[in-house]
Amino acid sequence: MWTKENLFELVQEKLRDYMFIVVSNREPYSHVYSARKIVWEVPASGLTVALDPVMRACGGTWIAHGSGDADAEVVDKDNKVGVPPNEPRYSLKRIWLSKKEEEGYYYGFSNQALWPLCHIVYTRPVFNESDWNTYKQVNELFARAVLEEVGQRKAFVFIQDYHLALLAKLIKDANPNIITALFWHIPWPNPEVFRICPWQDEILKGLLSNNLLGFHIRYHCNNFLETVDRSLETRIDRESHEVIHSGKKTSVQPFPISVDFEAISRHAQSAEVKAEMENLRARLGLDNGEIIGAGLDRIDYTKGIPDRLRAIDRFFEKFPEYRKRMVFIQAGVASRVRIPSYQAINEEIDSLEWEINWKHGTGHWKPIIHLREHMSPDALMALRRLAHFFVVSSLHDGMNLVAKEFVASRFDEDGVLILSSFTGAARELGDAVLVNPFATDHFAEAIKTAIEMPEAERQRRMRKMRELVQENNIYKWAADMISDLVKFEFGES
Ligand code: GDG
Repeated sequence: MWTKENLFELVQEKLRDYMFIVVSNREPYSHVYSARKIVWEVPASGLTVALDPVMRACGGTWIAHGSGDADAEVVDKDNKVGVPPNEPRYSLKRIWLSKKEEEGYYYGFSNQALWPLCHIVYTRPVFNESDWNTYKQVNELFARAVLEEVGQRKAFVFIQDYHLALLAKLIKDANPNIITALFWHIPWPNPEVFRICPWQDEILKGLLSNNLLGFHIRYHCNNFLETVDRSLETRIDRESHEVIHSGKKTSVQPFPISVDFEAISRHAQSAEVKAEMENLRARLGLDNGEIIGAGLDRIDYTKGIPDRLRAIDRFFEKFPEYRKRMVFIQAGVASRVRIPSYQAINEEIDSLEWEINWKHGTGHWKPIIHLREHMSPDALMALRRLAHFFVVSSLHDGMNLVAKEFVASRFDEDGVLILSSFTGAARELGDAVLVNPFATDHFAEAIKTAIEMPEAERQRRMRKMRELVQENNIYKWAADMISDLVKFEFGES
């Protein structure tokens, strides 16, 4: 089984003579002002949560956008700061973006064009030429930072996600000896969907400049290969999943991302979390042996939060015997709120919750409790542990780490996971109760199935899912990608 220790050994052995650089938009730690003091925070982002333990094990430099209001106060002359801030293990090099750059590159092309385009959840992508131009400029800015960091040394650069689709090409045009891999954290749609992007060819060429391109599941790799096949002059080897383009080879492979199972499982057993469970019960008035359902998501229209609320509404309509006996706690932070579709989803969630509580609530019992405040890691863990059932109902999701975190936290081998079939995680977690979040009646019945599942069955399913996440943990994901990456050591083309 992969652990941080043997990942460290792999890195020492294979990457000894190389610099190891991770590049992403989001930084793993941000520094912010709280009153007049500078404190640090960990953002709610699947990507950074997954890669931080890898970087702790590997060391190296992580290049990312410095977005905290106190970020510039703590860096050195090279814009670097050691992280984790309380026990530095690697270097975080921050890149500064103007408001205009952030607007066009992040809120614009990344999150209003590529994000809806790749998720296909019926939110129309916005293709704005000036956003695209800013996206290109910001990719150039990242490329300059990478090239400056690498200098004349040998380097592996591990690029993250859809914000940086053009980066590998820009890096290699300047220094072809740098080896790059890119991991695409969101789904890749079919060619009919992707071809509406006016700049599809430039994006594909950018991605094909990588030696290695990773997606969560084979299905996304196949969609990517189909998209390439329909639009560029390339040779595709379907056996080895390689694309030959302009004389260069890109290997396109699935690497299902995961979580630090052992760390989560250990944290779940801590005294602090136990105390938080009591706090949360007392604060929310949960003292009558209520059945507790929970959801925890970054608030995003892909996560299917209104769909889960509609299923809860239908559940109480169909099974009124559960009124006053079941409470659903929804937690999670708002994200990307400058974008109109995100404002709309927050409003939709508010009004659905209000309506459901009005319709079914009696006395002090309200079926839905929404925790909107920032919750500590202990409180989030307490919520996972309190849940009799836990809902992940994404309309489409590359992987979904929330589901794997729930499994990793249930060392008591109890709790039922209700999981959307449209997540990458559903390919591995077949012992969850799988749902189609668009099918409200079936979803409502799945909630009943979860609540009424006998203990022995709950334990059997949870045990199997735990074994799977323990084996296929985040260190295995990193080790598999690094092992593939080092095959390019001798610069074969
Ligand atoms: C992308 C892909 C893929 C959530 N709410 C709060 C909070 N979280 C944490 C969760 C989890 C992370 O944020 C979210 O991870 P996900 O994987 O569910 O989703 P995305 O952010 O959309 O990530 C996804 C992932 O990349 C990795 O490749 O799995 O498919 O979309 O760790 O626990 N954390 C805090 N407060 C919250 O309210 N502190």
